[in-house]
Amino acid sequence: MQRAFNLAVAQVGGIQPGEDRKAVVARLISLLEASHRRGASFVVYPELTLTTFFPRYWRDDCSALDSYFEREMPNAEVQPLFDRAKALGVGFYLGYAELTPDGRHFNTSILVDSTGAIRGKYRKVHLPGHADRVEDVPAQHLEKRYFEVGDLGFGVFEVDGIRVGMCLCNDRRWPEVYRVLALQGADLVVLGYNTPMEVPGWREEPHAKMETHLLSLRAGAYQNAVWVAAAGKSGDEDGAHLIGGSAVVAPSGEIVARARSEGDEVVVADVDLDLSEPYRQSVFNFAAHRRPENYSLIVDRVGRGDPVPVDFS
Ligand code: CDT
Repeated sequence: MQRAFNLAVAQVGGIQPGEDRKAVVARLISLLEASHRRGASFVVYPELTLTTFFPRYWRDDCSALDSYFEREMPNAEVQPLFDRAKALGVGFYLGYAELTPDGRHFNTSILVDSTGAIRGKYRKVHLPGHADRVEDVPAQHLEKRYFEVGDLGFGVFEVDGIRVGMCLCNDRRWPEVYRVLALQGADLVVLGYNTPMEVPGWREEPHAKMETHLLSLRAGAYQNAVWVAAAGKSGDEDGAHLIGGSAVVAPSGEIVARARSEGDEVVVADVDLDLSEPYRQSVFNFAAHRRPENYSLIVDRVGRGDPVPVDFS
């Protein structure tokens, strides 16, 4: 890819529990083709793109949900997406549920280059929600029950000549994620999400739900001088409502493209990676201005605690 290229975010409307992989992959291919027609050389898909957002369901036996997981990638059902993308010379980011050969469950994403080769993998670190059943709620949010915390850290991968970092949904709200990726020279951070309106224990006004989503993307982009592209699964899913707002954000923190619907929708942005440079050479020149000797609390402490004494005598 050139330093300037067209980047597509493929928002995917709700996927109902009865919708099989074949039907979903056909929708993803249509979004891919629409992106290509609009000149995009890379497409960002959502988190857990291939199925409905199944962490909303309680099952006594977790293995009852194994049919939502992929045992290999690509597999026969997803191969047509890889084939079509390779034929068009388009790379992509895809989120899916991963079941490893030794029986581990992860919320995972991959980066695929324009030749169809997988260039990077990420397993979600910040798993939101709860592990126990919550009574009297319209939907559960059981990511802590169904997934292990990711074990691959936050990697940056070379994809068609561009340094790309990944994260997944709730990760986008944590500033450490972008900083760890930016410290490795990421030019672009890509992520997928499923943000339900109703999450047990987390109430926000509808406008605030969208605002905090966009605020997180914008802050991450600006404070780290990177491009950020986020694709959501959106709209109605089995009676639950997921926010839209798939977007591309420039290193200035400005939203340069944003989905308007809550359905399948391609958003294309004209991305110039060199727009990061003025920020990297001035206000966010990390080498010149960061003072990590003052940030040790960030890794030494997890939860909020008491103030650390300061000797100012
Ligand atoms: N999928 C995901 O991580 N969703 C969360 C919502 C739940 S947070 C309790 C998000 O941050 O959008």
